[in-house]
Amino acid sequence: MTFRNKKVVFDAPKVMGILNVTPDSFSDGGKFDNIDSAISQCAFMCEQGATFIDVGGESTRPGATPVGEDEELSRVIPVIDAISKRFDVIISVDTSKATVMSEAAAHGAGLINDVRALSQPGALETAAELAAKHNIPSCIMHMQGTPLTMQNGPQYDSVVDEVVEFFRQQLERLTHAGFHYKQIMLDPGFGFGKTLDHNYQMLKHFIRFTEFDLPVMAGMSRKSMIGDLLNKKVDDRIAGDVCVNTLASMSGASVLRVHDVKEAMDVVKIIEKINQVA
Ligand code: 8Y4
Repeated sequence: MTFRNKKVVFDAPKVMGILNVTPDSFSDGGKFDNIDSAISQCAFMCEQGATFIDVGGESTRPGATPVGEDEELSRVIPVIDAISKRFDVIISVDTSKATVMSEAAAHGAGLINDVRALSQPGALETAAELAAKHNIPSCIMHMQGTPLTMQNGPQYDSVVDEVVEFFRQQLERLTHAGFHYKQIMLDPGFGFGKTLDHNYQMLKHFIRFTEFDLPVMAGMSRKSMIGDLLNKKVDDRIAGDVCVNTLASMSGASVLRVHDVKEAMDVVKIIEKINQVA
C-alpha cells in the first residue's frame, strides 16, 4: 500500500506510534510547549522503529466530550506540520472531520484514520478526493454506537460476522465514492462498542478480517481488554500488550497501533524471523 509517495510492504506488521495532542489537565502550557513535546515524543517513537505516527486531537475514550472543529485544527495541524518537516515517517491523522482531513493532507499527512469510518458530513467526499489527488489511503474502523454511548451494553449475534459484514459494506461504499480498493485499510475497532468477550472473540478470530486482502490494523494498546482481564493499571499493561499484539500478528495484522513502540518492534522482529525461516 502506498501512502502519498511512500510505499509500505506488509510482509510483516508495521508499528504505528500514538501521539496524543489532547491537552492534559495538569498542564496549562501554551501551544509551543505542546509542539515541542510532540516533536520529542515523535522523535522517540521514530528512533524506536515506528513506520506511522498517529496524530489525534480528539479523545474518543468512552464518554469523552466532543471537541469543536477550530479547537481540533489548532491542536493537530501545527503538530503535523512540524513532524512532516522534521521526520521521514508516515503521518496518520486521527480525525472524523472533513476540514481536519484536508488541512492535515495539505500539511503532509499520508493516512486518514477515522474511527467513525467516514460517516460525518463531507468526510467521505473529502477523503475520496484526497485519495484520488494525493494517494492518501483511509483506515475504516468499526464502532457500535457513538463514543458517548458505545460501552453501555453492546450486543451482537456474532461480533466477528458483523464486523466482517461492516467491512464488506464499507468497501462497497468507499469504492463507489472513488477510492481504489488498495487505498483502504480496515480495523475491527477493539474497545469501540465491545464487551471484554467481544474483544477477545475478535482477537481469537482476527484472521477472518484478512479475507479482503487489505491491511488490517489492530489497536489494543493499554485498552481495558487488557487492564480489566489482568487487573492492571494503564502503566502496567506492557506484557499484556505484547501478548495481544503477538496473537494479532500471527493472525495477519498489518499495523499495530501502540503507545509502546519499542516493545511492539520486538514482536515485529520475531514475526519477521518466523516468516523467513522454513
Ligand atoms: C489508554 C489510552 C487506554 C488510550 C485506552 C486508550 C483506535 C483508534 C483509538 C483503534 C484505530 C485508545 C484513534 C482509543 N483507538 N484508531 N483510535 N483503531 N484505527 N484508548 O483501535 O487508544 S483511541
